[in-house]
Amino acid sequence: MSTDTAVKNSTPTKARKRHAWPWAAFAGIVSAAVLLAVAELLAALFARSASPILAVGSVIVDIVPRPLKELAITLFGETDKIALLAGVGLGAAVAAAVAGILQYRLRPAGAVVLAIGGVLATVAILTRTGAGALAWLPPVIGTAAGVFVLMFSTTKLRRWMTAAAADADTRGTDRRGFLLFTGLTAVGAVVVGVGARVLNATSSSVAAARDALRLPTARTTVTLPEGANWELPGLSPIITPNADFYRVDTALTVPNVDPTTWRLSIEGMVDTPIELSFDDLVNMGLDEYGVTLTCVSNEVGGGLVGNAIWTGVPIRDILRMAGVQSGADMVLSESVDGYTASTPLGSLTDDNLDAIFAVAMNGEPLPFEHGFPVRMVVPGLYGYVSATKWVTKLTVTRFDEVEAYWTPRGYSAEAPIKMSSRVDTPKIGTPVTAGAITVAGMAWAQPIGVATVEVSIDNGEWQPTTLSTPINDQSWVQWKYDWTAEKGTHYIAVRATDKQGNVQIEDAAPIAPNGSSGWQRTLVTVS
Ligand SMILES: Nc1nc2c(c(=O)[nH]1)N[C@H]1C(S)=C(S)[C@@H](COP(=O)(O)O)O[C@H]1N2
Ligand SMILES: [Mo]
Repeated sequence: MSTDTAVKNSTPTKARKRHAWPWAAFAGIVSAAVLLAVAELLAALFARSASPILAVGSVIVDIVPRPLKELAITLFGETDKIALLAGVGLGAAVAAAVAGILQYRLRPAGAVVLAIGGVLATVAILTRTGAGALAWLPPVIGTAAGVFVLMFSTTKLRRWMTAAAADADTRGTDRRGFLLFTGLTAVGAVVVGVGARVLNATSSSVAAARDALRLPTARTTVTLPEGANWELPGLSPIITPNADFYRVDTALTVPNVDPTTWRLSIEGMVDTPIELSFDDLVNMGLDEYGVTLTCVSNEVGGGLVGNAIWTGVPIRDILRMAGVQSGADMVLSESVDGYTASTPLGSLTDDNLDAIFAVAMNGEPLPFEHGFPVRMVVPGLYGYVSATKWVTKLTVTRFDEVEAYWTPRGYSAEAPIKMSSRVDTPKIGTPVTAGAITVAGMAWAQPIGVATVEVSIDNGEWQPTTLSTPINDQSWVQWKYDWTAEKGTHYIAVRATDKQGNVQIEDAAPIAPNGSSGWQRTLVTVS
């Protein structure tokens, strides 16, 4: 083997220097893998939320500054969370390699570094919402196991390396001793760690609970009026299928909430705090509501918007049961994962605005990633200030008392959805053949409703378009325009006007602090 030759042909000190550090780094990585694997195994058995990598990832999600978060979303899009976890894993591996080398060269510095990592992971786990009483156990035992493996393996490595300097016979035994121990431990850690994580993530009884769920039939339903939905190639359907509905949240893993143990509590500035079970809620009577949900992060022309028929119970009915006290102006909603949103009290109590606790989306129980078993849907407000998924608690309070999740992170405490319109077809960059073509897209102006949508070709006069029959003022509409496209490059601009005569804002604004604005201009090449 080339290693042996290298050792034979060089001076002992040289050989030791040349060969020790990669093995020490490897021992460090194996020790960290043991830490994680033991923690994952104990987490799967005793405390599901106590996964070090996920907890550290969640802390990072919460603390990274907004520009960095936006950059991550631009770079990785929907895979930003996977990229984050990969980044955390890579960072941990590098730190572990350093710990290995330190432990070999500067005992016990490496063990101290590994233990500090373990303490940080423990703190991350314990500070997450929903950490159980046993949540400390997996990271603490995991750290102890990791530190043991680090000390044991570097001692073996030291023996091998000193033997290499002296005598070729013990060298073989000591080398085998180190390689066998770290190799087997590495394989064991990967098998146990991955197995436990998969078990933890998939062995959920909640999936079965969702399958078995039979909701009471809705008393009123939303039926699409004639002409509400045109099926045109490239144009979004008026009802967004659940599978295509955009998803935005800070959750690294989708919360598993069992509807049979779920409770909703109404607290704060109320006469009678109340607590409802899932059955209490749905037995109040279910109705269907068509509402378009919009994310504040939606750029003009973007896809972070979707429309669904939600089944649920008006939030005002429940607030009325609790009795809202005077002086309150905000409701802080809270999710099982600690996420919070601040919604103006008036948006939840208004008789003419159906803010609801939704339990179903397009005729089926809420999908897990859209908030199963209960989420909020409030017409006319961006999701981050209203649409709390996996909701469990409302606190009636004041804007000058508490801040919600996004408020200290650069977004407004209050955020009505800005009226917007977009071109779905022709798509930018798709070649268009000269002649008669249909330009079409979507427009929304919740909760006032879209009155007209106009297009302007190459900065020409604004031309009226045809609208699909609106479902209601809370839902978006389709628009279309018959255009005779001539060869060349053209700009198509679009703007909406609501039923109160307000014209969509022309000035461009970025998504922060309270939503993008501007007229979309699409460049098309006609040949
Ligand atoms: N628990 C929780 N609810 C949440 C969020 C979140 O991060 N956590 N994000 C909000 C945001 S920013 C939006 S735009 C909507 C998106 O809902 P969707 O993922 O069902 O489309 O959920 C809202 N509810
Ligand atoms: Mo959002």
